[in-house]
Amino acid sequence: MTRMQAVDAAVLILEKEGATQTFGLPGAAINPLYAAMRRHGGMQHVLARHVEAASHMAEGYTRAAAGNIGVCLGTSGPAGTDMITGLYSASADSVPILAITGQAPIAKLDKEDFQAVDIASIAAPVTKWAVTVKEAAQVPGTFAKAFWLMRTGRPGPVLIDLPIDVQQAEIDFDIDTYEPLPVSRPAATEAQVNKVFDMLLAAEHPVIVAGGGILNANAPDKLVEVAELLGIPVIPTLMGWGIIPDDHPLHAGMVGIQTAHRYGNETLLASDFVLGIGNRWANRHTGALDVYTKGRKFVHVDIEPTQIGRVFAPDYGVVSDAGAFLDAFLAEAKRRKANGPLPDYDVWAKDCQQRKATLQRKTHFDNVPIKPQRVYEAMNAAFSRETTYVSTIGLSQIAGAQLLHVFGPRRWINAGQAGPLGWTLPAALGVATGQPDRPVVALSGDYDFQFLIEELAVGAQHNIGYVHVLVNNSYLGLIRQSQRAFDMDYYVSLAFENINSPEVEGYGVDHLKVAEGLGCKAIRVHNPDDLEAAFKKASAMAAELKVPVVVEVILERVTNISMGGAVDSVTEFEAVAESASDAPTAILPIG
Ligand SMILES: Cc1ncc(C[n+]2csc(CCOP(=O)(O)OP(=O)(O)O)c2C)c(N)n1
Ligand SMILES: [Mg+2]
Repeated sequence: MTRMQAVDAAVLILEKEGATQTFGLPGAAINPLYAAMRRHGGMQHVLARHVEAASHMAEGYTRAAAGNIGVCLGTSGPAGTDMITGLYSASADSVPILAITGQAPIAKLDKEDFQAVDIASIAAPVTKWAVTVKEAAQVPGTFAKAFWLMRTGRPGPVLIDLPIDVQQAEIDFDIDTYEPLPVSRPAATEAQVNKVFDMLLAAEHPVIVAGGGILNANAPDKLVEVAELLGIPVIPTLMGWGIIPDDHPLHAGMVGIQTAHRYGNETLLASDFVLGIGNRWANRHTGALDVYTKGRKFVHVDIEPTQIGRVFAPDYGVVSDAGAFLDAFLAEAKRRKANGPLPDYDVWAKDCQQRKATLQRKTHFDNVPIKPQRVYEAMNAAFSRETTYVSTIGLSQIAGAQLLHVFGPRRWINAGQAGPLGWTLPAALGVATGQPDRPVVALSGDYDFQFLIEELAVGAQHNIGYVHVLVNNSYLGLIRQSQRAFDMDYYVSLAFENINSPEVEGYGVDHLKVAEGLGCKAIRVHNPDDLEAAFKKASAMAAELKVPVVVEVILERVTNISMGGAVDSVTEFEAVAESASDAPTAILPIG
């Protein structure tokens, strides 16, 4: 046994659990942990400018690669409260991050000490576990349990709050014999798999809804193998987008009332059986439940037992890790195939592809100011298949999800459930930290961008090169669109005459000057014909200079993006595509 400070044990455990990438901002109450990290030497630290941003960076880092767990660090009091939005986002999207906060000494916890706040209680609803450690000897066990919990069942974040005297107290600890606690995952039984299979065989037009749980199980390959073996079309959810490449012949499009394809919705409506795996029937996916569920049977496979039946009662539910279910389902498919022919869904799959080749949205507008649809067309043309997109919320995110293409797992990283403005920029820094050799492209509206804009300096300081596409309508565009129902149509404008930057022509904030002032590069585009070249140039600059490169696109101010209340009644505000030249970057050209 070695005698050491509790924080030294904590750092050794972080390393052994594989969580050495931290994002944070120190303060007096967390200094002992920072000192232990310095003594140890094996930890990486990105200094955030805002602690909320550190929590989003940690989430981006976790989501960048299977097995990652990002760590965010902060002092007592406001640092922990700043992290709450990040913990909410991570818990809502089933992403493990470890938040560690400093705290006042134990004897002062109830004395209104400077920056002493009961962060464990505040964080409880948005974590799997939030705990203030009151005995130094519990530090190793607390960290071991934190990692075990983050990896067990539905993944999610944990917060460990360390009073300063607990951090510094000496304990006996032996890292050599420390072992991460074993994680067990529920697996579908043979009987359960057989039942699902029999229900599938009774259907004529089946689809698989592939959710983010498949990414958490690191099982996209298994999903594609099952789909290919049986010939079943796949509908990825917003969280699962990329599990099957957009140009795979069994990719049927996304479904929903916002981030969806016209062809995806029509295919769902034409289906008679839906096998949901690792998904949560999000309301932006289902829309009105009566429309979504009418006339089709549902099976729901999820690792968390209480998710079954939460949104609606499926015809059958299976509690299983997505990967374990796919293993068993694949084995059963092979067994049955060896015993005789399985149904041939070829005609149905071709129907789905036919819809994909016709029911498209128009992107090729020549307007100045630029129409948003054209931006995504140019992004499709300019950015490589390897690109990872990062986005949060807004018309920008919705139109991006309707019109961009994603060609692999973890290449669409989106705050799916919480949608906190400001998430995109720090999350992209975290993703780029976790994927240093792959191109990362963030997508923000002007307000999302401004929310945590100071984090650009973090990218410049730490040489994190990525491209940030900023679609500037100087509007809270999504809110303007939803306020139409309240007879309001301009209250959300962000525009003003910027006395320092007349060249922005009334759009308000001069993002170029701000980005450059924070150590980044920036390009402004007014003309749709310049978009593709600007995106390519920005990619080259990000790779060469290793700083964030912003491409600001001056958009038309007032825009409505396709959306609705049910999957059969999404309103198209613009003309739809009628020929291949209307949507030149569509996966399957019309005609
Ligand atoms: C913290 C927070 N506050 C408010 C919202 C509600 N909200 C969603 S989108 C949006 C408008 C965002 O504007 P912008 O980033 O410019 O995107 P646009 O819709 O214009 O593309 C707002 C206010 C939110 N998601 N998060
Ligand atoms: Mg906007």
